[in-house]
Formats: sequence, structure tokens, C-alpha cells
Amino acid sequence: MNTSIDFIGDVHGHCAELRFLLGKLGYEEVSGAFRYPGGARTVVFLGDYIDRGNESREAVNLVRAMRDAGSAIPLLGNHEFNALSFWQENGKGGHYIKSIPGGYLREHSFNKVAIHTKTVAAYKGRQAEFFEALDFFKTLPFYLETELFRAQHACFDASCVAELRAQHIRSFADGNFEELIARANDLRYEYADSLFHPIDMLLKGPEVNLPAGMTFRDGEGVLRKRTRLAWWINPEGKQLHELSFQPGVQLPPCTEPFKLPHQGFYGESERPVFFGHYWLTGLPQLIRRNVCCLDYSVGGYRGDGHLVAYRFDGEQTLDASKFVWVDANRNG
Ligand SMILES: [Mn+2]
Repeated sequence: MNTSIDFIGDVHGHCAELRFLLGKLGYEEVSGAFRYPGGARTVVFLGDYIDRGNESREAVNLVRAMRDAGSAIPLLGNHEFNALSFWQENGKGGHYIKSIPGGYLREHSFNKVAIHTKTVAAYKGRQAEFFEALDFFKTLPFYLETELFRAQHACFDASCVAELRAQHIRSFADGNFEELIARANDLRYEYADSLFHPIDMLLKGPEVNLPAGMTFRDGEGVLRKRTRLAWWINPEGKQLHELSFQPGVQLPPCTEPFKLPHQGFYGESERPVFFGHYWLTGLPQLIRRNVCCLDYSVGGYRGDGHLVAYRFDGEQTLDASKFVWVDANRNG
């Protein structure tokens, strides 16, 4: 595998910006797929190709063509996991999850339908192609780890990766899909073989309930009663507002005790870790010398986000001058 890798964050149906970014990185479209000249570099996509923008279908096709050409390794995002679960009938694969209402593994509630609708609309009149896209999502790995880096959509947690690795599960294609997707959605551990925790941590990261009565609105205006946590900070002695990682939202100091959903934290001497998911705003910057989030909200409703790449060459101390990005709604 190449050690020269361009990590790219959440695309969210913004395919024009993706094409522009790949061009800026030096990739050329040859025989239907973007490739780096001489195959000298590889893209690792960090997940979330669909929803929010108008070009989910085009984004999926571009990413899949690169995967098939060997010029990219796309990982699974929580939006692809949601799409798979949205269309999966509860009870298939021998696991019926009692705590999920509505007959499917993802409830067809107003907010969830609203988020998924853009993607379905992008495939209007092309239903067969939509289900081919879902088949593609089934094959996408939950994480990627080499001696030089780690990458996943949201959070690296060593115990979660170890749990999946022990069962030889890297994607929903590693076994019976219907069984695996049900186990991944078994959030109350109704079955002893639930995979909810490891997959939820990799794709969504740790979250905790806010103290009673505290809420905020997220990047799409949805009212939230939970907050995401910075899993690279040692939580010892920290209070919730110091660990909350919800860009654009500053929680007031809250000293109530809370239970961490993760063990451990990502240490300062570990290999670099790349991820998306967190809706950052402003211009790209490193979180830490070995912690790099590449989601700069290209799909954000304000329209002022960026689609961001980090140009990695194996360095163990990341360098902020290696970010490359394009502005949302800019395509040339
Ligand atoms: Mn995302």
C-alpha cells in the first residue's frame, strides 16, 4: 500500500467540490476514474458520501469508481450505515430488535426521513442503482490501520477495534449481512452478540446525555440532548464542558457526574489518526500533532464550509501546511 495518502473528509453529496479538490491534489480522470499519475498516491475517504448536498449519486459513483480502479480506499460513514439500516427490515437475519419501533432497523421518524430524503431524491427513477449503492456501502471497512496511521469515520478506540478484529469483522460484507447489520443496531444489548458499541464508537464516537434540561441545536438545527466527546483528551479530573466537542457550541460549566461511554483516550505519542464527522467550521487546523479531523462542513446549511484533504507522506508529526481544501459551492 502507498504510504503517500490523501485523506478526504465528509463529502455529503457535494460532488462538484470533490472533483475540484481531486484536481487540485493532482488526480486525473482516466477511463472513468480519478487516479494519481503513476499510481503514486492513494485517497482514503473517511465516509459520509451521501445526504445534505444534491449530488449524492454522483459522489457515490465517483468514490466507487476510484475504489474499483485501486486509486482510493473508501471507509464507511454513519450516513451510509444509516442508509443501510433505514431500508433493512427488523427481524431479518435471526435478530429482532424489540427496542426499535417501526419495522425497520432505522426508525422512519421525521428527522431521519428528512436527512435521508436528499439521497433518495438523487436516485429518483434509478431505484436499482440506489440498491447497488447500498451493496457498495456493505463492503466499506469500518476502519483502516497501518503502522503509520489510523483512520475511521469518527473515533478510534483500541478496545472496539480489537473486539471487531477478534471476530474478523471489518465491514458488513464479512459474514451474513442481515445478521451483522441487526447486531450493529442492537443498542440495548438484547442479544449477547450485539455489535452496537464498537461500530457506534467507530462511526459516531462517544456521546453522553446532557444534564437534565440542557439542550442545544446542532449544525442542521436539530435540538440535541446529548453531546459528542473529545476522545483524544485524558478525561481524568475533567468536567463535561471541558470534554464536550460540539463545534460552535460552548456548553456552560456543568459539574454533575457523568459516565464516560469509552475507555481510555488517544494518547499524544500514538500514530496519527484521521477522521471526519465533527462538523468543524472555519479554516482547517490540526487538533493536535497526531489528531486530524477533516470534516469542515461542506454540506453545512450555511454554505460556508470546506471540503478538506490532508496530504500525508508517513510523517508522525502532522504539519498544518499539508491541508488542501476547496470552498463549498465552488467547482472550478
Ligand atoms: Mn458527516
